[in-house]
Amino acid sequence: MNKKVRNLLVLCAVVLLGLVGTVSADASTSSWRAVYWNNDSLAGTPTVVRMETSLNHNWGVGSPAPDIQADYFSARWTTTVNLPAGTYKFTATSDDGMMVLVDDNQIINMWYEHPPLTIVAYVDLAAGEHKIQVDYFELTGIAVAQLNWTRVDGSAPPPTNDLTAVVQNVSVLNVRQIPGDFNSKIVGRVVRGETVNLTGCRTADAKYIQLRLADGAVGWVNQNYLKAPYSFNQLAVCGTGGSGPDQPLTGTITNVSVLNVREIPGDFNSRIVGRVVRGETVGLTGYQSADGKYVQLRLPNGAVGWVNKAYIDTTANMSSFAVAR
Ligand SMILES: [Ca+2]
Repeated sequence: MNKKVRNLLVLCAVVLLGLVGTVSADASTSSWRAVYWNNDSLAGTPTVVRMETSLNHNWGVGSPAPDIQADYFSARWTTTVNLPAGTYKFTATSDDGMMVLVDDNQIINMWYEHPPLTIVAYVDLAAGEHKIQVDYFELTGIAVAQLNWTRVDGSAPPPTNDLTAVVQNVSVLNVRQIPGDFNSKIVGRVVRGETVNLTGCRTADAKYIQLRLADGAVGWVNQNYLKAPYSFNQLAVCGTGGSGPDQPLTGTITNVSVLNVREIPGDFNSRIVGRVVRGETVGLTGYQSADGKYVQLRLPNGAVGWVNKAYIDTTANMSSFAVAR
């Protein structure tokens, strides 16, 4: 081999090593240590330990390996990657539970039974080696476990269609239909450490943030119970709903002597939750019906119900109210 050819080969090797070094920042070519248990709690001696080149599994109703049962198994993947400094977008999809840790910090927690669910987390990382650990369990039905990440521009706010936050400062948190209204319907519950999807909506005062739960339900929580690596003020103000106690929305009853307040807008067979009279000042929740005819009131006893807008005199722009779901 002459010197020129040898130098060329060395150069190629350096370039290839360089490429491998760069690509190793990508989850699709990471070298994962994968450990599988024949139980759903990562307990005891694992049944299968192997290396995997990507964390991109969709087993359907099948199993990861002949020695692993199709239901009630669990797994842990670990890898160490060398990354340049920056903000990273981690995207995890699982069925059922998954927990993602970066340098032993939990960044995604969907450790409960659910259909295929995708959660995104943004993490600022310093240059250097980072340990990534993914814990997973499958109960029954189909099984999916996927994780990838990409570096995103650290100065750009995350797009509002995949914003997430982590529940903090509370063990269990009720998610309510109406922001700041503790009498309004509980649409779901979240727990400390859980990563939740945001709709991108906040109240005008940013006190309340709207979540989209795993079952698709939408509701509100106080932002004190959420932690995110961005400011909630950058979320959109959605309608005038739940402007909070600082900016109470009110109206006066007009055009009627006594008015029934009903549980369901436009349904005269639905329950009467209260009555109001001409001249009475009532609280508006900031919600209107989908057809725009009805507005939701909050009565002095905390009850919430619906009346025709024709009976409300208000300076608030009721046509801009959020539509109740
Ligand atoms: Ca499943």
